Amino acid sequence: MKLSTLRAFQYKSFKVVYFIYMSSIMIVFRGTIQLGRYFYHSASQVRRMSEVSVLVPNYYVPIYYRSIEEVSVARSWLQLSLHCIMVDFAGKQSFWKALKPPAKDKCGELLSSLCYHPSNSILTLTLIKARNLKAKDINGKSDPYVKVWLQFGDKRVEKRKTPIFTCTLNPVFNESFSFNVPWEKIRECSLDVMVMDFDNIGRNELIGRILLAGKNGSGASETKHWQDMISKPKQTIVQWHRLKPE
Ligand SMILES: [Ca+2]
Repeated sequence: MKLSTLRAFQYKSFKVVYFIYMSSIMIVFRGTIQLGRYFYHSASQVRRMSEVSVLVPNYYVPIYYRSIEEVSVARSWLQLSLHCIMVDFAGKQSFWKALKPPAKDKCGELLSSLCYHPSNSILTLTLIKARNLKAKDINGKSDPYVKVWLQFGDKRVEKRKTPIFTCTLNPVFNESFSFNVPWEKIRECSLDVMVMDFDNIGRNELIGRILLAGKNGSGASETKHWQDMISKPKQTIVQWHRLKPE
C-alpha cells in the first residue's frame, strides 16, 4: 500500500497516526486510551463518528472520509471527547500534550425549589438556574435544558422540559412545573431531574442529574429537600444541589 502521507502525533499516553490514501483518511491510535466519541471537523463539515469505548494497546479506527485532499485535511482536526484532546492536523508533526483527567464529578450545580400544597394536591418544582455546568461542546460551552420525570416508585408517569439555552454553562431557567400528586402518594413519588446538552448532531447528552425523593434520593441534600417540602407544606423551599454524572 503506497501511502501518500504519514504523520504522527505523540502524546503522553498514546500516539495518533493518520494515513491519507486514495483521498480517504484512516486514524490509528497506539497507546492505552479509552475513547468516548470522536468528531472530524473541516471547513465545510462536522461529522460525529459512532461511539467507541475500548482500552487497548493498539487500536485502529478505520475512518474513511471520502474525497478528502491533503489541502483540506491541513485545515481540519479531530476531536476526541472524554479526554478532551484535540488533534490539529495543521500543527507540528510531533508534540506532547497533557491529558486532562475525565472530570466525572464536576457536572455543575442546580438551584431549584419545591413546594407542596396538600389542599389541592399540587407539587411545584421550580428550576431556577444552574452554575458551572460541564462543557459538552468543542467551544467549551453547552446548550443546556432540563428534562424532568415525575415517578411513582420506579414508574415514570409525566415528563416536562424547559427551553434550550444555547452556548452557556450558567443558564437561568426560571421555569416552574406543577404536578398533581395526592397527599397519600407524596412519599412514594420522586422527581428525576436531568440537565441535558442539546446537540444538532447526534443524540443529546446528559450533563448531570439529581433524584429528588423522600427516600433513596441521589444525595443527602436531595432527600432533605424533599422531606423539608413535606414537613413545611405551602412553603417554597429553595436549595442548591450538586449534579451527579449518572
Ligand atoms: Ca451542545
